[in-house]
Amino acid sequence: MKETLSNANFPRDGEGRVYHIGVKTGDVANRILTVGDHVRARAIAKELDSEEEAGHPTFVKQSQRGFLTITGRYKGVPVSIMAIGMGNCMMDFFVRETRAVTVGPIAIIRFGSCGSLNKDAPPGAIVVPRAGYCIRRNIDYFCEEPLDPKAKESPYLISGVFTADKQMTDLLASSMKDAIHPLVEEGASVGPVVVGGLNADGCSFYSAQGRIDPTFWDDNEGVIADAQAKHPDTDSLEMETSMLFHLAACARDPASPIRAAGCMQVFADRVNNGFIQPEVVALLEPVVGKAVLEALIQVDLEPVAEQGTVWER
Ligand code: R1P
Ligand code: URA
Repeated sequence: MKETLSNANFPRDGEGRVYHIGVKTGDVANRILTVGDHVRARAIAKELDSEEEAGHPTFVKQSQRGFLTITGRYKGVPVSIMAIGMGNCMMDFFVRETRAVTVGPIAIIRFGSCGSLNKDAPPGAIVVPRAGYCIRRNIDYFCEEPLDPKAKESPYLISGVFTADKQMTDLLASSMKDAIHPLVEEGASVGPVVVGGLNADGCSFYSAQGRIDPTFWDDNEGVIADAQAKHPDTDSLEMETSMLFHLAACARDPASPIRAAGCMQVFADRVNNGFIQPEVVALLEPVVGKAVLEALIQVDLEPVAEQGTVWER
């Protein structure tokens, strides 16, 4: 039988579980690694302390709306690994509902995949952006009678930037370089770690990221050049990280900040039209996942956050 839900404004079940992620206070740690892909989340979760070491069973919840939450400990520190699927609206569900079931400051690091606009970041490279912006399809441009006729001027809207947390980004960059360096020394076709540029979230993998699809009216031949003209140091194109930075910046309670950083493995080379090979992903993903966990446990969260990390079930 389905759970009874209450409160149309922010629905929860009778035990306080949020509607889409299906978790309640105590299920999610204050340090969170988020990815899009459930297989990536489960692979990284192999790095967590064993249940014997943690002294708790690992919490695993797969929601019917496509979210996966795994909470355990890494080197003794409570962490959650959460897979959220794709796109800005999934990031919105994730940030708001996670905020609702945690207490005090939270630290979130996203580990995604991306397309690269930087010739020095080929497939197998890792990008750690300092900030991000969004490229959105302007649907009024495609509307026969837009309310504002000026909408017909711009098929895509390019936002200003939202910054990542500086301390977390520095920790992440340093942890990532330490992790990738030995692979580079061994001659693996991974790296480099490219730090300090901008990420762009497209509202679509296709039109807003400048992919040409003759099946649809997209008028997107100039969207990447336009984004690069407005933001010349754009390194990466993907679909969630800038939204994470934006929502973190919009969190209102100064006693409970949302701190956020991100890194992406380059899958698509948008300069030379190449794509990463599965064996490179197999090599890279566990190493990058571990490097994110290393950075996450070093984030200097206020003591209240540790009290808020209830993690009791
Ligand atoms: C598109 O293939 C997906 O890959 C990227 C994009 O942001 C989008 O979600 O990230 P993930 O690999 O984390 O899903
Ligand atoms: N994810 C994206 O959103 N875009 C790419 O090109 C590759 C991965």
